[in-house]
Amino acid sequence: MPVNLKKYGWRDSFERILKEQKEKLPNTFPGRVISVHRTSYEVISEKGIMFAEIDGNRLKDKDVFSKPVVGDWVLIFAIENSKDKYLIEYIFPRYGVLKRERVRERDTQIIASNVDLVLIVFAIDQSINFSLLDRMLIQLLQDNLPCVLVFNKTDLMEHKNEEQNIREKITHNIPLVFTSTKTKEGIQALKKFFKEQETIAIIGASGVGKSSLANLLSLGENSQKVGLVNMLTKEGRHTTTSRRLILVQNGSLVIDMPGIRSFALRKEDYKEDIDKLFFQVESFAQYCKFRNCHHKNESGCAVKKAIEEGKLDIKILEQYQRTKEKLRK
Ligand SMILES: Nc1nc2c(ncn2[C@@H]2O[C@H](COP(=O)(O)OP(=O)(O)OP(=O)(O)O)[C@@H](O)[C@H]2O)c(=O)[nH]1
Ligand SMILES: [Mg+2]
Ligand SMILES: [Zn+2]
Repeated sequence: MPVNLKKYGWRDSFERILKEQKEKLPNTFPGRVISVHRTSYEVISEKGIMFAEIDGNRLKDKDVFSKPVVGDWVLIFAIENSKDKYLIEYIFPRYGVLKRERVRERDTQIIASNVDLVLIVFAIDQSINFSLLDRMLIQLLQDNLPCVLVFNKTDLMEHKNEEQNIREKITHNIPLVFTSTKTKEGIQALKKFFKEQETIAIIGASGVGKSSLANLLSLGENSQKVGLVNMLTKEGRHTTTSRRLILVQNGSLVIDMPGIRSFALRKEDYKEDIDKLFFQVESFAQYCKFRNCHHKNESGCAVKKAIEEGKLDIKILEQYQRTKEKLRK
C-alpha cells in the first residue's frame, strides 16, 4: 500500500512546486528526509522508506544550506541499472528552519527543517540555565519558530513550590508544561500542542528526557514502531546520537534530537528581538524620556516608574538587563 505523504506533513502548497520541478526533473518523485547518515539520507516516499544519496559535488559544497537535513522535502530518483539506489535531486523551499550557531566552527548549522513547533525541554532536577534559555528563545524568535517550554521529571521535585518558582522566573509569553514520563503527569497537556501533520522538534540538554517524551508519545495505536537512534553512554545511559523524524500519536511528527551542549547566537543586532521577548519591559520603555534609556538611573524612566507602582516585576527588568549584558559581550 502506498504511503500517504500527507501523514508525513506534505502540504497542498507543495503541489505547485512539485509540478514546476517535475517538468524539469520528470523521473523524480517526492519524499521527506527522516534521518541523515554520513553519506546517505533515509527518505520516506510513497513507495516506503528508501536510502538516497546526494551527488558528490554537492557533498563537497561548503554551503550547509545546500545539503538536505532531517525534515526536508526532496525530489529523488532511482539511479538507472542499479537496484535500490536513489539520488536526491532537489530540496523543496524550507519553512520553519531550526538553526544553531556553532561557536568554535564559527558557522551556522541547520538542525532541522519544516518545523512547526519547538519543544525546549528542561529537567526539574537540574539547575535551569536561564541565559541559555534566553539565547534559544531569541534565536527561535528570529527564525519565526513558535515554542513550548517543557519542565520534565516533576516526579523528582523536592518541594511543592518548585513549579511556582519556575513559573515566576519565566516571564516570557510562552506556554509552560510540567511533565513526568514516569508518572505521566502533564502528558495530556503536552499532547494538546501536537497537531496532525505538524512537525515538532524536541531540543534541550542531554539527559533531560527528550527521547523518553518522544517514546511515550509514540506508543499510541496508530504510531509506527519507534526507531530512535540511541547509543549507550559510559554511564550506561542511552543517549541519542542522531536526529530522526518519527510519526507519533495524534498524527504529528516528532524530531528527537541529541542533547544540545551550547547554543550561541548569530552576531546580529538583537535589540529588537530582546525587546520582543521582554515585551512587558518594552510596553513601558516606549514612554521613557530618553530613547536610549537603560532603565537604570535615568530621569523620566517609565520602566522604573512602572516598577515603583507595582505594574512591572523588578525581576523581569533584571532578567532583561542580564540578557542584554550577555549579548553585548
Ligand atoms: N525520574 C524521571 N526520570 C526520567 C524522566 N524522563 C526521563 N527520565 C530518565 O532520564 C534519563 C535520560 O532520558 P532520555 O530520554 O534518554 O534523555 P534525552 O534528553 O533524550 O538525552 P540525550 O539523548 O542524551 O540528549 C533516562 O534514564 C530516563 O529514564 C522523568 O520524567 N522522571
Ligand atoms: Mg535522547
Ligand atoms: Zn527607562
